[in-house]
Amino acid sequence: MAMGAKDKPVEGIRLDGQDPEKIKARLLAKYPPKVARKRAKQIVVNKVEPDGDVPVITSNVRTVPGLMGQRGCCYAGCKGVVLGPTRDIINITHGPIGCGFYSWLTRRNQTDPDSHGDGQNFMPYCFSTDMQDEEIIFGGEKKLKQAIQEAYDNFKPKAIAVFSTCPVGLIGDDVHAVCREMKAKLGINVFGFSCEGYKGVSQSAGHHIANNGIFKHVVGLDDTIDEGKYRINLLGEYNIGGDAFEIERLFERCGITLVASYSGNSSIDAFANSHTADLNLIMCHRSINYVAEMMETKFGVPWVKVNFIGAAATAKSLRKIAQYFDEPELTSAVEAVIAEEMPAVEAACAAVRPRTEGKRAMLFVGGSRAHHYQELFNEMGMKTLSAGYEFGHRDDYEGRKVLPDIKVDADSRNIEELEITPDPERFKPRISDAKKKEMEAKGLIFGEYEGMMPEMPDGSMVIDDLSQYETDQLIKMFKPDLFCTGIKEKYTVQKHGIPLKQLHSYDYGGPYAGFKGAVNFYKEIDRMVSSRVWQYMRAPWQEHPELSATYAWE
Ligand code: CFM
Repeated sequence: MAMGAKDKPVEGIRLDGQDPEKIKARLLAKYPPKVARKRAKQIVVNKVEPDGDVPVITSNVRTVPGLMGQRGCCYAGCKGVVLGPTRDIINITHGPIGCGFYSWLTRRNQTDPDSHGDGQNFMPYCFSTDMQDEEIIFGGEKKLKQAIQEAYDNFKPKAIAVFSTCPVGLIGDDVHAVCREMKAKLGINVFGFSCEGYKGVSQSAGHHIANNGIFKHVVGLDDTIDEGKYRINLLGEYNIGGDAFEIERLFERCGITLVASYSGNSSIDAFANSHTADLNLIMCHRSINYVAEMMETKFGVPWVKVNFIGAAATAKSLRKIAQYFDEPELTSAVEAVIAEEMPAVEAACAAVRPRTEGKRAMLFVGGSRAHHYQELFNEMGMKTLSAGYEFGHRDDYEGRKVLPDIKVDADSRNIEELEITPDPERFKPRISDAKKKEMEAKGLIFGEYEGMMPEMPDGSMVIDDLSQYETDQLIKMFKPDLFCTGIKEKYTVQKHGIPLKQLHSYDYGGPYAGFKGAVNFYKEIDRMVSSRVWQYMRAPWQEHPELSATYAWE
């Protein structure tokens, strides 16, 4: 039944005071029983026990066919997310042209070709083998070889990476054999990824495949230990809207040396050398924890979770670095930077707070930001009523302590787990177990991510792999002041008269990381939730009910 003109929008309600279980039941009411049973395990009312335990949430499972989800594909996670931001690798999409086009600079990951390296930057280009019927029928390996040769002849890059799209897996092209052959022929690093779009259940599979590939083909190729004190890698920061630039500015001010960034503003040489760093910082746990784990096992580099989204979180993360290196000089530099940067942040926050205080947001983003951005909203006095990931795993929700309990299903088993052992010559634990224990007693926890749910209030709704239908229902029930997702949801949400902030691409804004980023974010969100323009909004279907979607609006 389509919504008729007589159907009034349901009164907006607040989660506060409402029985969240009833709200969950309303979200599920229209689903067929089998779908409702499955979704019920992915829609969870949060409750944090005194020991930090939270309810189990099903995640990283296939989307129910027919539900409109937000996810991307394996190829998007491998090529678009993890390898895409590296400027001096030529990334060739082996497949039809559409896959190449839609991974071409659409993520707003920025780079500064002059920051280190030799200024090579291939990110503005789009490289594709442009497969046609002929290659689909007779095989595409020949064309791939030609493409690699042509890219080499024209650009003389240090490295070429090849990314398989769905048809490549279906017809069985051996991209790895082609890459080996071309590597021997050209004398540069050429490596391939079997990241066909259909692998796994989301782009998360592509992250894992990308991590494996970088680790196998690049990490550890250059043992030079460059100068610099407090040598760290920043993992899982992709420089969307210039976030990495702001974080790099803070490192520089504190005297911290960034060896490699995975992979915002990155170069292949930095990856090759990254195992020489003394600490790995993980920003986005979902997309890159594999590299951190493998680097620790093979080379002895420990990792800590950080978050540079939110001013307080930024200060906390900088202090973690100082705690780890445990040098008075670094500790005082970090404290001085925080003391200098915070007044401007506090002033900006105080200026917007009278308007943002108490406003209600919902966040459904990727596998990391739905958690991190709650920090910024808390600083502004805003409440996150409901949040969830598109493709996070249980550890991203509930914390890594549940890792041993996660059942590995057939989809995950499909993704290779590399067998990593300590490097016979280069394994060097950066700190002793005794020192690690001592630091942990003081609150610096290694190799741990506590996840999103323990930090969310009881009664908030945590929803994995949110569907378009559920989005509409949530908006109707809650009338939030702000919704945060991506471009695919933006305009349908705005047609409800609710402002939508894209937390993938940041719309046209950013940076939002670090101290300066926090100020940008406060101002942007203030503008969005304080604007009166949304209340004048009339969706086309309100004037013309015949335009409405075909599902029932209750
Ligand atoms: Fe990590 Fe990301 Fe995210 Fe992600 Fe992404 Fe992204 Fe994201 Mo879009 S790597 S999981 S696959 S923080 S592209 S920079 S915004 S969904 S929350």
